[in-house]
Amino acid sequence: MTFTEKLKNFFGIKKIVSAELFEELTDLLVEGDFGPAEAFKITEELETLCKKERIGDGEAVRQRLSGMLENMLITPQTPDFRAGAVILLLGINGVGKTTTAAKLARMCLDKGKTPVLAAADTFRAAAIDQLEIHGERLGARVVAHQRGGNPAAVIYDAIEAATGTDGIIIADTAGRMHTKSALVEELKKIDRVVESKAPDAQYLKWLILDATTGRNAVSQAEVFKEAVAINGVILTKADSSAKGGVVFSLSASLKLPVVFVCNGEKYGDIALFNSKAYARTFVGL
Ligand SMILES: Nc1nc2c(ncn2[C@@H]2O[C@H](COP(=O)(O)OP(=O)(O)O)[C@@H](O)[C@H]2O)c(=O)[nH]1
Ligand SMILES: [Mg+2]
Repeated sequence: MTFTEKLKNFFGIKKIVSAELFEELTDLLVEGDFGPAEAFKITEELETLCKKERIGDGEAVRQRLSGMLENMLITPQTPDFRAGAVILLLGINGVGKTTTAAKLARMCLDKGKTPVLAAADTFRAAAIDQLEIHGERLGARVVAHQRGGNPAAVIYDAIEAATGTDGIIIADTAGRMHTKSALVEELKKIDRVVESKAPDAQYLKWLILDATTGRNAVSQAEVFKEAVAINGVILTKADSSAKGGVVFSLSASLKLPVVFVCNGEKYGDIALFNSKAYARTFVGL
């Protein structure tokens, strides 16, 4: 049974609104990857609201919960991909950075814009090849150096290549270094290069998080936030059995909006995040 099905059943079975219902709901939210403090806070508020409105059936509680969850989420601005924009894709290994870079390049092409893919994950040769294959398939330019090269230099070159054109730089980065501090330092260096090379450009720093990692996504976000001022999150692998509660923590605790959700490996498997739809799906509506 998926988590959503479980939540759906819960409200179906729970006909009587009691203190016990809210207690059980707190546990369920934690099981669904909510932080315990957030789960407790929301069920407490929900209980107060239900008492005030004299709500007597599970279905009505579910509706109120959906509304409260929707309000917890930060609604992202629809990205407009301005000419000369720099999009930095951050995240640990395997979350889907390279795949998402290709999806965003395809999105730019569909809008009649010119993506320039920057292979700034120089840590693994395979990452450079993977991006080049996508570039070839999509008909998008790829700026790459050798494996082991300086990632900040790759991005510098990509910005240079796009200067004077309407190009949009989409930079893949490495999610792993020998140590956490080395990773943070490298990301800071990249950040400084973008700030000095393209000071007036639209600069988007998006953290890619794998929906299946659960609460660990929050710790990942904290590490990357320490390195650079992240603008938003792209949630990948939402097509899996992920429970999804972590998205509420990203909004509530870290003030990070989810911008896009990816639900598959194909170029078209990416959609703008919709707070209302996300909250409704979470509670099984
Ligand atoms: N099911 C699913 N798989 C995905 C999604 N995004 C990426 N992947 C897969 O996840 C794996 C790692 O992706 P990759 O882009 O190489 O991750 P990176 O290491 O962060 O660059 C690949 O097998 C991708 O096809 C998604 O939204 N859904
Ligand atoms: Mg990669």
